[in-house]
Amino acid sequence: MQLKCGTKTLDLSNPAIMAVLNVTPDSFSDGGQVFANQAVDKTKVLATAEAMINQGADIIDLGGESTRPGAEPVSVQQELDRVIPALEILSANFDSIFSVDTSTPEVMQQAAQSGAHLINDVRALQRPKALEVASRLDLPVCLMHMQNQPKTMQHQPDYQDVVAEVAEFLQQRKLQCISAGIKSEQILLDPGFGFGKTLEHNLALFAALPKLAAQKHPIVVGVSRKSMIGQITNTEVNDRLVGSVTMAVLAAQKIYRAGGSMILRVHDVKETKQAMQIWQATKQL
Ligand code: 8Y4
Repeated sequence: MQLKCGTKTLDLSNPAIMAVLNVTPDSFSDGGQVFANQAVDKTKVLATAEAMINQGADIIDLGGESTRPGAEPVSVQQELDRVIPALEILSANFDSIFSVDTSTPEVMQQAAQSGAHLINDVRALQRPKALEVASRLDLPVCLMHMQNQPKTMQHQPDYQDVVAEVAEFLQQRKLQCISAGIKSEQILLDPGFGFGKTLEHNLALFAALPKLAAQKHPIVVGVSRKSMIGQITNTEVNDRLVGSVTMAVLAAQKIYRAGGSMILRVHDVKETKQAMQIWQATKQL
């Protein structure tokens, strides 16, 4: 299966690796010192992306809004100032596929002009004008499920039937996208692991990946380093590599066996790539 991403094409006959490249101050261990003036460290961004590409990243996912539990919202200008300069420098230097992690239509628009090939929206194009702008850009869109907003989403996640509700939400958003003129083959679906979900909810959704994959849209899976892995393995965030890679392999197995295709959103590119090489060599679908 091939996904058309603007001028580029992504092969999904095997799992693709989307590497996370955050350009938010809180994603760096110095607590924001480097970004005290809100400007992006271009040298650092280039070096980070180059390493990711060399390690096997198929897509670089650039985000300027922190969507971690408890994170405060950012202004449009702040998001633009973080994401656009980074995208410009990256697309000028690398022939990779770039995705922009944003819910803001102005950012989608300018990112596309600065070389973005895919829109990754944790709010599934629900902000005013997002559907309209994304449709005009004619790029693939990832529609993710989230209950509540990042600031409060982990306070009291609540579902009658998490699998049915997430599937129904994604189905409704997909129909809205199609009504807005977005092509069905440009739509990616994502259950949104950790976004307003308890461990039990996350595990129910993970088990239901074959069902979600049967919809024929590529599935984006983001479990890398998340708290569900911490809860299962009793580990801190910097000790979740084995858990993350193991879940990636299991997700690949579930989705490809069901006839689906997948993009894995990960922090640890080299290790995930090796695991996927083993999966590919040994798979007997
Ligand atoms: C450690 C590191 C602990 C990172 C938690 C986190 C997804 C996503 C995020 C996802 C899609 C995150 C932007 C949350 N997760 N986009 N974005 N799917 N499509 N937390 O699962 O990485 S940010």
